[in-house]
Amino acid sequence: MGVADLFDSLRPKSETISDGVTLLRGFADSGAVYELMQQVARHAPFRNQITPGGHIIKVATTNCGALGWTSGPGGYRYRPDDPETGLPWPAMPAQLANIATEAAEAGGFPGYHPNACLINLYAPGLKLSSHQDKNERDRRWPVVTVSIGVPATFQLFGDSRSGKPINILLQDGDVLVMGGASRMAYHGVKALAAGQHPLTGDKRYSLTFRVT
Ligand SMILES: O=C(O)CCC(=O)C(=O)O
Ligand SMILES: [Mn+2]
Repeated sequence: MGVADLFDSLRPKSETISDGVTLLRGFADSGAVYELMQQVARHAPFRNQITPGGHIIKVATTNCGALGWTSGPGGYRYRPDDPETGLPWPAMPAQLANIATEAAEAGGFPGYHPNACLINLYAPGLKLSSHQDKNERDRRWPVVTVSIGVPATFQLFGDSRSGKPINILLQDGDVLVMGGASRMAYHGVKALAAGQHPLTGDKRYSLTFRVT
């Protein structure tokens, strides 16, 4: 074991970051998640959506589950069908739903059954600006995020859009649970640094599970 791996193994597996925010390091089997995600993407390919204001969203997205998060001239909304194909979104694979349910329970939210999973694909240099997840009507439940591939810095800003964030390094297989007092916290992802991962090459994927 190298020195870096040794230090990594000494970090706690579960860490409370803030009220309602729990980081579960290495919680997900990233190989299995990656494979299931590729199956989803075969039916509902990654695409660049357009913001309501007409800008391209550079982080490519797809969805699985009963509802999918979409953006277009009409605004942001959850839809049962993929606007690109007219087909229902691919069902959420049970193995993915189980990871979200178990992570939510570990984070203090037992009985979590997400009906939507937004999948983001980050190429090097792409970031996600500070935002709240507020298109869901039901805010009692957390958003659970699984990270796959190249590590990224997740920024938790809290009540205001900017300011000094808590920076959280999200690595392959890490799961972040964000609910309760932090359900509406502003958050974002810093520009993806150059890197290489055996599964994903220079890319990062995130799967955010939601109850809409
Ligand atoms: O990629 C991430 O870790 C966060 C994604 C996110 O906040 C979102 O899709 O709303
Ligand atoms: Mn978000």
